[in-house]
Amino acid sequence: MGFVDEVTVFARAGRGGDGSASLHSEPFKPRGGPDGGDGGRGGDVIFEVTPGVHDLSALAERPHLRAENGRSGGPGRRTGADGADLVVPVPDGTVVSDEHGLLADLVGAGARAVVARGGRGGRGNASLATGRNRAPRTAEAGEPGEEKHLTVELRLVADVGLVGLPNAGKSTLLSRLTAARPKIAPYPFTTLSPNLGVIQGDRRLVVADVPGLVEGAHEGRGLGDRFLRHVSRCRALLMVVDLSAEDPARDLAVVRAEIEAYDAGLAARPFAVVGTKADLVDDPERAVKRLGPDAIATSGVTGRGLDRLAERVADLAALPRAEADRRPFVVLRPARPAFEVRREGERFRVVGRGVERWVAETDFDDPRAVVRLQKRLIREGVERQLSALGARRGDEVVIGDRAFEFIPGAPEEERS
Ligand SMILES: Nc1nc2c(ncn2[C@@H]2O[C@H](COP(=O)(O)OP(=O)(O)OP(=O)(O)O)[C@@H](O)[C@H]2O)c(=O)[nH]1
Ligand SMILES: [Mg+2]
Repeated sequence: MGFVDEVTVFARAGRGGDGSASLHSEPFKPRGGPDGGDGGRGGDVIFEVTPGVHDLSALAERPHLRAENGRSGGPGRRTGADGADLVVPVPDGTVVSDEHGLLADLVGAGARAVVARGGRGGRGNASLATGRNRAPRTAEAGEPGEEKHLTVELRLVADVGLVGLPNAGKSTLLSRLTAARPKIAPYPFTTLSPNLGVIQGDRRLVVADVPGLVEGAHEGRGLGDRFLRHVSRCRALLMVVDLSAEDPARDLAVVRAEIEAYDAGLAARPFAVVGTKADLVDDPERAVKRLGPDAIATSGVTGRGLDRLAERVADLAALPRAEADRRPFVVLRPARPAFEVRREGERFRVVGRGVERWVAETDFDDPRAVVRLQKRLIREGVERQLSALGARRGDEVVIGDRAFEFIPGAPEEERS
């Protein structure tokens, strides 16, 4: 598989082990106490930046990620073993999102994020015994692990990015500045995926060459602007313009406008303007002046301007990287409402990690447990939300994999 920079995967964390509902028994003792142990925790699915991993092809080949389930508790208060975490090696610059948005932005070796959390183990009946119920006959089921469809993107972490129209000579520049040997050809869209090269000067500088932009790239024209994300972390940009083109100044304006439309922050990054193919124009210095006072005229054929360009690149890359840029961060979303009620045709569905867990953990053969659940749902405002959305007595309400009949205020009625 080639260079893979975007992939969707399905991550399933481990389910928590069930609690045990064992009752202690010894010869000649008629009835023992509850001695069922707790279930173990389900494993997490974790992404970790690992040196040596350069793209997402391993994920693309194995898009189903599963962590181990926790084991069930056992008699004699035996706690079930925790499920092992699944640690997935990802390249530096991996960005993970789920349907709610950004989840983690992993920068720097060792940066890690839990992308799907394992379920808690259910409590065994030994832990559930209370003064009022000394010998519970049931135990909690383990909590399901999180299941998530994730979009994973790679944003290369280069120091300097080459941006320009197709055929401007970006890959040629990369090949002249570094040891990289990207494909070069006399037609647009030669480069279809980003190339990286390294300038070994006083410092090691990584240069990224990305596919060409066209006017309207931000609306999806040409190859679109999605490749710009690879240069979105660069300290500096080189805007590459073909001096032999009909109107180089206009080409530069197009490139600027596309970068601006993609991300105003990127447009504000330090940059240099490079005119290429100086060997093809009569008066390169005059031509390049039209692109700005500091623009540099270069030629991949004669080697003109390349030393000056390399110096300029080193200067640009020495500028401090914008503060926020190298900080790995994992998004901790602001507390989402604990649940959400949706109408699904005739019925209603309540979704939410907490409520679904309560339902999953309830023993429906135990009427008291059911009443407890119902009270909990009322306390949490689920009933109110359902009524507000138009649920009527007798309507079907689905929570997790269970269907209920909506009977507002039931536990209260039962008490009287
Ligand atoms: N004469 C001359 N030709 C050049 C120069 N630089 C690039 N070229 C030619 O211009 C064409 C395009 O060069 P590339 O380096 O592939 O251009 P690119 O910007 O990477 O193009 P895409 O990957 O399609 O966006 C090739 O035929 C190169 O040989 C130069 O300085 N002088
Ligand atoms: Mg190219």
